[in-house]
Amino acid sequence: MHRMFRTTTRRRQTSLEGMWDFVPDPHDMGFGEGWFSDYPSNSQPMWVPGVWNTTRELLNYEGPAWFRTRITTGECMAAVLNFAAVTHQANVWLDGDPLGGHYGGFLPFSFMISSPEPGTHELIVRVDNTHDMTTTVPSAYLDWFRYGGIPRPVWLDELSGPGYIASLRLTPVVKHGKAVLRVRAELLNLSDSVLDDVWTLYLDGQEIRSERVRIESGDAQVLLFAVDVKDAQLWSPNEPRLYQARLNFAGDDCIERTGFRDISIDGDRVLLNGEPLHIAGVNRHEDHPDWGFALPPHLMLRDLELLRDLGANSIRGSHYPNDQRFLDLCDERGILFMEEIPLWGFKAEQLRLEMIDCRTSAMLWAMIERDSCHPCIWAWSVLNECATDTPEGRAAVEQLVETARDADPTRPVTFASNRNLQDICFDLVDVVCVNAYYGWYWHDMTWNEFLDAIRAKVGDKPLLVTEFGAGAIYGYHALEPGVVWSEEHQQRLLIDALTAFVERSDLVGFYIWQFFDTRTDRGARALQRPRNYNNKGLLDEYRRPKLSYYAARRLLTGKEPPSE
Ligand code: ADA
Repeated sequence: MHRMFRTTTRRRQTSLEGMWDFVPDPHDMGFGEGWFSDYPSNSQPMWVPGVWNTTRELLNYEGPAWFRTRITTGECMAAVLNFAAVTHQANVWLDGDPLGGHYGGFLPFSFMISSPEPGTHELIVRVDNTHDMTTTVPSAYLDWFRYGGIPRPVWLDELSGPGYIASLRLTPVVKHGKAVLRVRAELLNLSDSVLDDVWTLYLDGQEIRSERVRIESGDAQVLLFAVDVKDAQLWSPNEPRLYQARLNFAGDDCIERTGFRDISIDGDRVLLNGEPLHIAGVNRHEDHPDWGFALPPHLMLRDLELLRDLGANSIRGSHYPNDQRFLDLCDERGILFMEEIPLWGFKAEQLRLEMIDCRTSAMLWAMIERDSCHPCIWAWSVLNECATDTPEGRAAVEQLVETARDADPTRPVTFASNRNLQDICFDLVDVVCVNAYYGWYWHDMTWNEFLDAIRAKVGDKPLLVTEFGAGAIYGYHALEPGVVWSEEHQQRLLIDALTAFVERSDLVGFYIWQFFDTRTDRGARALQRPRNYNNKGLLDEYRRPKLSYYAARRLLTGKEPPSE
């Protein structure tokens, strides 16, 4: 299903995972020819959740494509059709009628169908993964693959009414040892008469708040309150204690999970439950040759097992909101997470565009809305390697930081810079994050010289290296030192960097670029990307270890590689 736990006991929930019909539309004829009500007969089967770029003849297809499936509804007051993610533009029709559209490839959306006729309905989704330089986020300049499809779960909730909990958002807060749960929920009356009923919130099965509400027919009421949670046990990486919250209202209920922990800033340190946080992390794309963005849960688990084996304690979800099931697993395993929107590599002239501005703010808001319940998330990142050395970059950071703080005042906000010593936005964020590739792309300083210069620039602020690394082709070895793309050279550069980082007491930590090799764009950087892969992984794309994996593991855990 779409989460790692059951999200309701009252709704009839049907997963729409399975083989759907699929037709690519390279000449964009579908709208004109009315494919939403007259679906072409030459379709091929396509697995959902999935992306089409793992199918042989569609490996590099970018553009519109049309999916079709059938859904069956029983007697119900309303049904809600949910998509956890569609990359990137989705338009949806039911029985030929438009339900609506959504832009933003890594975030959820849903449509309500009032009083559906019991029986079978035709569901059609037009998906468009076109990337350009002026309207899309991410843009057409990328260093990961532009997979298109429906990479995350789709499901149907049938509601018996009369009440419907349209959203439930939890934000856990801990201050001065006191745990507070902030709650925002939206209650709807689906019936055609006034609804006078009681809602109740349970935490781990104990009632913590209950109230009567009166809602006119077809109307909604927003609940906004905070409850003290007495004697709460804290969530921590070693003891990731989670609480289950269930909101019950007039024939409907909604289950969410959260955990209480305190993240604060003290000078150049980040404190987790009052103790200094030391991040030893990796950057991870959602990628695999056979699945693209649509990683199945067993692969998510495998990645987390490898992370544990490596001795790392955190993931930077580079460079977009991750599958919520992965965040659920991080919550359960005590893995800290930095989450980011896909505002990657934008230049000043792009940041000036209104469309980009609207889309990024909406994405940031929606990401925080979806994920503020996750105790694993310790910081929000508003962009990666954009023009933060220009006035346009500063205006963008100002606005995004304000949005993030409005949406969630409890977590540090940051962005990842590669403008570094030229950056003019570090004063705007709580934590300074720098991406730097000494020894690989850059050779003008040592790590310590660079970090000293950044420290002098930012003063007493928490500092992290959010990217550093070097490329190696799995299995390519060299006897001589310094042979680019050899596993030995990658290992050498990684050890140099890690050794410098662990010796510095003024770093909150680091995220290695990257956990495993990832398929990348065929565009401008192709010549620096053998195999069309970003080969800076500690593991290759099938998660086979390179020498650098063992080197990092030795530094982080003291463990030696297996002798055979
Ligand atoms: C940047 C970028 C990464 C990746 C990396 C690299 O720092 O943020 O996504 O492209 O460079 O491998 O060059």
